[in-house]
Amino acid sequence: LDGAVVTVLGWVQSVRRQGGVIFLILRDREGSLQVTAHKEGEPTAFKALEGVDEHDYLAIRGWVSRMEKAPRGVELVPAEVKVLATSTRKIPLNPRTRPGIDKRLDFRSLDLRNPKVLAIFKIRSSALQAIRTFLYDRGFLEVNSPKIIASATEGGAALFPLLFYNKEAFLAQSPQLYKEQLTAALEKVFEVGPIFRAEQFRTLRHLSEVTSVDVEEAGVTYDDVMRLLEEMIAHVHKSLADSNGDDLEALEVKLPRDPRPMRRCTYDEALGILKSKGSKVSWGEDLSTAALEKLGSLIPGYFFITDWPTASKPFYIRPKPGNPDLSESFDFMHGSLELASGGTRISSRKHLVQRLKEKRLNPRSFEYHLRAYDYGMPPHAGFGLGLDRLLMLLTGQENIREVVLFPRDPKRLTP
Ligand code: AMO
Repeated sequence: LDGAVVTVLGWVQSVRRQGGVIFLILRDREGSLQVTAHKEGEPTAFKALEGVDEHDYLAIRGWVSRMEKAPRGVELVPAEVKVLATSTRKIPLNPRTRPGIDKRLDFRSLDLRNPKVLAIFKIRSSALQAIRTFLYDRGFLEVNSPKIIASATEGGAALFPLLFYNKEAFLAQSPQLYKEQLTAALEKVFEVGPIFRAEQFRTLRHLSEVTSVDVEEAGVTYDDVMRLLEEMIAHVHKSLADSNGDDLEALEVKLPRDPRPMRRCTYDEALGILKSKGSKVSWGEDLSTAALEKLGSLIPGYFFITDWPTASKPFYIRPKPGNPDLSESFDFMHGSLELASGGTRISSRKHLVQRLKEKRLNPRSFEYHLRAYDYGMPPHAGFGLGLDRLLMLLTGQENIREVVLFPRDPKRLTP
């Protein structure tokens, strides 16, 4: 473009005045550009730039010029400058003082102008696109289920109640029951949407509102959907390697282009591994954070823990035929981070009612759902993947808040 006349829009990243020259770095979502104005050569532009400050938003028309010494070997010689917006307050985020995540989230829109933060959300967008492309290619229909619902699916403690006209209702913890019903007609469905969990504690891995990728398919078992999930994750890695190399580099993340194979180990095997390393877990229990950390340190990369005790899983998960203490279920892990869980579902009403009762849930509260099982409900299986947790991994972040634009947790409801 050397010599071409262009118009660029962006915010001022930095400005330096040296006698009769102003050096300005203008940035937009895709990158930065040096603008150099000489008092003698470009008097009108020079005058307009004299008063600009960091984060002002400008439109500049000028000539592109090859310049070895400029940051990208190119600079813009401005002819005309329009200040479209000024930053009216003192900048609250000074990169030199390394503001903490809470301060940054208070000023999130400004924080996003940091190239590293931007890289996270470009990767997030690409990962989401890769997931959608993969599932569409496999013949899945994208659906949207209600988020105002009548009953819990994942256990009662973590529900947000709300007043729905004169009735009690809840924010959906999962699209679980809807995606299951939809397999009866739509066969292969997925939804990308919010799920709400009334978490009591602030941790680095939990939020009160999460984006979940929910997948459900008719006529398959947990084996099939584990393979699907494995291929989907591999597709995400490949897509990011192909299209987000710069963003990954900015974050200093090295992702394997193909993260397969992914080991599958049963719950019983996991207990065996833990026992051999001196950790005791009694059979039937969920695995503690410490146990998962130990296990995750022993198994590299992504892995599945399968065949969990039926009692540790929700009512809709199918017990293994011939061994009902175990279930056709899985958790999908990376290190000690649980990314997804899923399984084969119960597809008979009678069996579901029995499991609801065993879980001390009232089948009458689920009648609207159980009704669907009276009319040829196909066998089906699926999973729910926490998109935010996957993004922590893909962008190398320890804190889930880094990968969510406007996170919600027990202490944060704004912005
Ligand atoms: P589960 O409750 O395991 O399964 O949730 C699925 C995945 O969602 C993510 N997740 C969370 N991430 C951050 N903060 C939270 N508070 C939070 N809660 C859940 C995790 C988790 O693995 N209906 C089933 C899925 C299914 O069987 O299809 C379900 O909701 O990554």
